[in-house]
Amino acid sequence: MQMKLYEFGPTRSIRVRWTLQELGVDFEPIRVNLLAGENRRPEFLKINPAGKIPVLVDGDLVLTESVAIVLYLAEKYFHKGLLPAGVNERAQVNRWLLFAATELEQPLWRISRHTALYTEEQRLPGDVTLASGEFKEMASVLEKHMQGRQFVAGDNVSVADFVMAYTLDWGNEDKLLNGCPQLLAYMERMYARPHAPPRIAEAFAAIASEQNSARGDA
Ligand SMILES: N[C@@H](CCC(=O)N[C@@H](CS)C(=O)NCC(=O)O)C(=O)O
Repeated sequence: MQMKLYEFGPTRSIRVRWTLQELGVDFEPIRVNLLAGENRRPEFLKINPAGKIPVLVDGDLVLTESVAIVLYLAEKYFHKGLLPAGVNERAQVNRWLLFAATELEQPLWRISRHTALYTEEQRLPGDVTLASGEFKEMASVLEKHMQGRQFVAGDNVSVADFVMAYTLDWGNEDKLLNGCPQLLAYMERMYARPHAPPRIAEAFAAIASEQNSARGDA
């Protein structure tokens, strides 16, 4: 039975789409339009009570959390080589997955909330300043780590690279990678891979053009 991926354009679901595409696994994409509030509909809340995407459904397994999903896929198709076999090497992949999800993504998420997602009254401009500084500090740690490296962990591509490149693209959208030439080059290399998904900007542009056509604009 085909897996189902509940996803929406420029969101963290890109991490899962990227992994599925690199693995060459057939899947059924199910679009959950966050802008239309489809993630709050009762039928979707039955799948993920948190009302968030991505969600992967594989037979009886319903899995949320983008990092857990990419790890599941890499384990399931272990022979495709998106995770190393050695314990030490695997630990490095986990380390960078967690670094992406905690040290880099969390400040970006705070910036998104305080610039776009919260109501005007809830937004705290001071937290945008703090979060931007925290992101840049951690990005500079990764910048040094990436010197002379092709991939974030070990000598081969892994799911940590898909999660990291997407997270860096997000930071780049927020104009926070200007002092990080290694990270910009790494991100470009990753997105130049033949099975890479669209960049965040492209995914937003596709949504905007869809909205324009729906309104009958040129
Ligand atoms: N930690 C979760 C975060 C999931 C998440 O926040 N997804 C966002 C899109 S990137 C979402 O569905 N937001 C809808 C909402 O919060 O209402 C993951 O990595 O999968």
